[in-house]
Order: sequence, then structure tokens, then C-alpha cells
Amino acid sequence: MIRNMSYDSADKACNSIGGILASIHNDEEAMFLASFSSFGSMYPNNPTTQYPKQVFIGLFDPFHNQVWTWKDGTPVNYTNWEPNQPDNGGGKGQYCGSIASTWTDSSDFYRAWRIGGWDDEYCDYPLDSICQKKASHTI
Ligand SMILES: [Ca+2]
Repeated sequence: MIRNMSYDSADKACNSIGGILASIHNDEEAMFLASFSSFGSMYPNNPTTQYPKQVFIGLFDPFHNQVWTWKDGTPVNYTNWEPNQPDNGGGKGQYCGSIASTWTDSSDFYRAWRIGGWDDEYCDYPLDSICQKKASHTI
């Protein structure tokens, strides 16, 4: 877990320790990573409880054309977007993927969100990020 960094900074920090931002290929992985996002930062423009906690994952939109790619180069063969996502911030430009966990908001919009669901998010938000490393075997 990398704390409170923009997407690009977190990506570099993850690479610097031999990892890559995490990819997700099934419900089990989504729920596993969502368990990390419960420790994540609150949404920066409302640091109370209105929004789900979110952490960045390896999903991103490199050409800003709504074609999503994993940082580790694995195929996007599973998606788990929240309702009405990805929304590109209503046209304001959201090119970095996040996963949601807990929230206590009462609005209809966010109440519909599911734990483990994805949202495209602003890349410069200082969220936490999940870095994955290949398991190393010891003898
Ligand atoms: Ca979004």
C-alpha cells in the first residue's frame, strides 16, 4: 500500500520497489483488494464520510479515449465498474482507476456503490494505491 500520492507518483514509487500497480481479474481479487481500500484515504475534496474510500489500482486510460489498460500488461478480461462509471468525471477527465470499499453516505448515488467496485478517478488526487509484487519463493 502506497499512501497519499497522485497516480503517477504512486506508479513510480511502486516500480521503485520492484512492483507494479495491482491488476484485478476476478471477483475474488476485487474483494481482496477492496479489503485494502478500507484503510484508504477519504476522497480529498470531502474528507468526511460522504464518499466511499478509494484506492488506486493498475487500471488506467493511457490515451484518454476510455480504453482501459492494466499497468502490468495483463488483458482487461474482467471489469467491475460501479453504477454509472466510468464517467470521466462528467467530462472533466478521469483517467486513473480506483477501487471502493466502505462509505457511509446516504445519497442515492453513492449508496448504490458496491464494495470492490471501480471508479475512474482524477489522476492527481492523493489517494492510496495498491502495489503488487510477484511472490518470491524461499527455501
Ligand atoms: Ca468517475
